[in-house]
Amino acid sequence: TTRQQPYRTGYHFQPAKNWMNDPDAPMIYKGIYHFFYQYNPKRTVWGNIVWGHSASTDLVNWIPHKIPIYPSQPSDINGAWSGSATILPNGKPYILYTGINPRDDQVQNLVVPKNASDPYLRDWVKSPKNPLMAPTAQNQINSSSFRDPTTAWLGHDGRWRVIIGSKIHREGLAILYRSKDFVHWTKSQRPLHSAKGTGMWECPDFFPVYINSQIGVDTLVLDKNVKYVLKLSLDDTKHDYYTIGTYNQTKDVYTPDKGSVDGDSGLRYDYGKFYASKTFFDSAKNRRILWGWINESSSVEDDVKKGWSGVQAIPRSLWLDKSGKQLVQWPIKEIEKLRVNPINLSNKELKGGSVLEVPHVTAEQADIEISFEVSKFGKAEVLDPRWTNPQLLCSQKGASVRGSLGPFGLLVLASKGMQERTAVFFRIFKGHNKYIDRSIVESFGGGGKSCITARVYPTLAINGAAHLYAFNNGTESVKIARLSAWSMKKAQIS
Ligand code: DQQ
Repeated sequence: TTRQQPYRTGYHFQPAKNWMNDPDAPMIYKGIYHFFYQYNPKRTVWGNIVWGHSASTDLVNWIPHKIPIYPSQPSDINGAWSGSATILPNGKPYILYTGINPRDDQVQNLVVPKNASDPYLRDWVKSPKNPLMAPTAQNQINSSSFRDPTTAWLGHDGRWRVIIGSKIHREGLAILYRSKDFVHWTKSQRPLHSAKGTGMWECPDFFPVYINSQIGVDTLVLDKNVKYVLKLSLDDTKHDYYTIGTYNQTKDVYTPDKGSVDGDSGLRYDYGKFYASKTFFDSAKNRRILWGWINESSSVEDDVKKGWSGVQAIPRSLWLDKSGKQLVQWPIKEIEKLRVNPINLSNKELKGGSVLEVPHVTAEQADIEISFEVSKFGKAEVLDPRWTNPQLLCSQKGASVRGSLGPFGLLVLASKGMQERTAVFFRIFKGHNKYIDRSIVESFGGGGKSCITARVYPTLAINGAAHLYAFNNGTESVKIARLSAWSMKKAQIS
């Protein structure tokens, strides 16, 4: 029950128990959304890795299915690690994933549906040709750094391409393989992309995005009107970074645009907890959807006590910003069907140093959209030119550090006396949206241009005792132009 399990989420994907990490092979097949994930069926910590599987018609409510991929061949006997699905032109979904062999080498394997007429894809058959790609003395691949195949794409020459994350010393690599039949793969001399000093590239994701449109593009489409995105999960920092650039199909190389930087000084999908993410093209609604793993912040002991570890972020639509320089993300529309009991506020002045409670919401499980209007821009603090790192600045100038125009925003998962609270705030004006789900706060600032996800474990602000406040800790007043808050129903998940 929620009494004993205050941190179990109401509408974020999580299995009934045990450990979950990366999202794997998300896809839509015959009108059914499929979600697979890295799963330890035995414990609440990482290990014994198999794939979990759930299916849905709306990406909100899920029905669990049996384990689709577990160690059974020499090529995956020590683990079935991350991988991706490709829908072939004949409509069949093929999954490439990393297996750990008896020598603990990382190799790439193929599974195909046993019965392609089953929309639930309950049974999978491994290729007898596995492994299809493996480190050898000739190809000089690092056998402990060769994993996480992407969705494959077709070149004009009719050959498939796929990339696999790797490194040589400190140089991160997206190793490229080609194939005519999806079974026999040949390594390209040149990686699709590489960058010195970035360490191991886990879970690469490579996909096109339309210029000037929110509509998604299938990875198979070689359109002229697109830019490409290469996302890398850096093992060193455990964050997901991306660049935007161009893909030269003749040379089979990806080049980030000027100003789009590789590695940990580049752009992130999310500036909180969000890792090993993966997108897929939703052909039913012509959008690209992003899944990402939100790890716990709690101790292993606490995870063992609560019996589970790891949740998935709300699936997000993602597209290229008008500037062409960054991506924009927004929770899928379907999540709004869990909204009940709307509370609306508008044109409300929030004086400097004041707090306003937003009543009548289940503050531990809510969705809030808020926009502020700031008029006295002249009163804003002067930005010190030495403050070049926004994250550092945020940690030094927290919500309790008084300013003039802000900090203002929301205090979520707050206890009555506000001993416990999580502040989501601005010092400048933009639109903002937040999702609170018991131990998660997912926020989408500036219409989805900057996203921050946090794990929170309140001890007082749980169940009915959580409160929601708007606050202004600046000296100047700001106006809440519009606030809408909804209590969120529980989704059916496990
Ligand atoms: N998790 C998987 C690997 C991947 C890592 C193993 C990223 O395939 O590199 O569970 O979190």
